[in-house]
Amino acid sequence: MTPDLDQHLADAATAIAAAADLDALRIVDAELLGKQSVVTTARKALGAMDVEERKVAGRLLNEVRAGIQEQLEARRTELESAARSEQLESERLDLTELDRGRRLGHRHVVTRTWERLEDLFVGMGYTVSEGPEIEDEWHNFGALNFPPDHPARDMYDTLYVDHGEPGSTLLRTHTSPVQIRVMEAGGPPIYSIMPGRVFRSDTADSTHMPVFHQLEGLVVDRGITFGDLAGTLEAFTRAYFGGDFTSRLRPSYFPFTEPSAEFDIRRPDGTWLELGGCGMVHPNVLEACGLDPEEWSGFAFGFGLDRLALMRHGIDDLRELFRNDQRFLEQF
Ligand code: 2NL
Repeated sequence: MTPDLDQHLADAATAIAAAADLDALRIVDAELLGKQSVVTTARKALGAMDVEERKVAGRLLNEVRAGIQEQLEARRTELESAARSEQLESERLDLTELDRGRRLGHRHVVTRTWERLEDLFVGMGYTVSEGPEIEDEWHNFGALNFPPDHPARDMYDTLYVDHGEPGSTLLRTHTSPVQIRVMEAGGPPIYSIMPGRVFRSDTADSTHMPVFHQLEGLVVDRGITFGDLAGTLEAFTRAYFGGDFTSRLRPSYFPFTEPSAEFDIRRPDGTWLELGGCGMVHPNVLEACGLDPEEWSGFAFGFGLDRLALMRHGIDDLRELFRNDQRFLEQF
């Protein structure tokens, strides 16, 4: 290669590298390979040469031209890639902006109480059972040892559903029918809790709602005693409320348990609070579910879930839990 062309190739490399964008590169391209360029001018000069001279010079010129083209192509690829990155960057949407200042919600206090109780009992080896909210008279009352037309049924202000025989279909007044269904569906051993929504024809006030939540527990196995019941409720009390709480049982009456008891907790300040009821499953209930009371015994307990949510959060009106006012709920 002649020093002249050598130098031209070096100058071309400098010019190509100096092209800052694709527009600049197009101009450099025209300068180096266009009509007025050194390469084109030299090519025209080939015609005046003799054959041998032209062969050598022609090959040289082609090498130079190919060298320049190669450099132009490399620089073009480089600049195109840079332009693409720049475009992507300029079009990028910062989606994190959308979350700024937006408040995340949380689960309802009743849901959280419900789940906390489930976790606690599951930790003690219990399963969680659920059942229908619309029930038949047998599962809600009959199987639970309520004789037909017995006044004990009046303890529950039952909401009847207009379906089938009058009085045959109702909104469950407690979650006990789920326990009946569990006993009917499979034999002991049963260690299960039944949380759920229940219904009574009550006028809403600060301590009553026509729709509320209950959690009941049922254990049926061989050799289950009243001591197992007391020990289970004491373990529950300490686990749920804390080691500085304790519990006691007071005699009571339910048609479905014998003996029956009220279940109180003692707070650290020494005051007692009635939480729910419990007892040994009545032999008639076991029999109604096809279980032999000579072989199996069990205990059951039940309490209101909403009141636990109120207690934990220092809320004084049950109705607040169901009003669903965001300003109220988001405080907890
Ligand atoms: C209360 C009292 C209670 C039960 C629920 C029960 C269920 C079956 C058999 C025997 Cl299938 N008992 N459940 C027992 C005693 C009390 O609930 O005050 N609940 C809010």
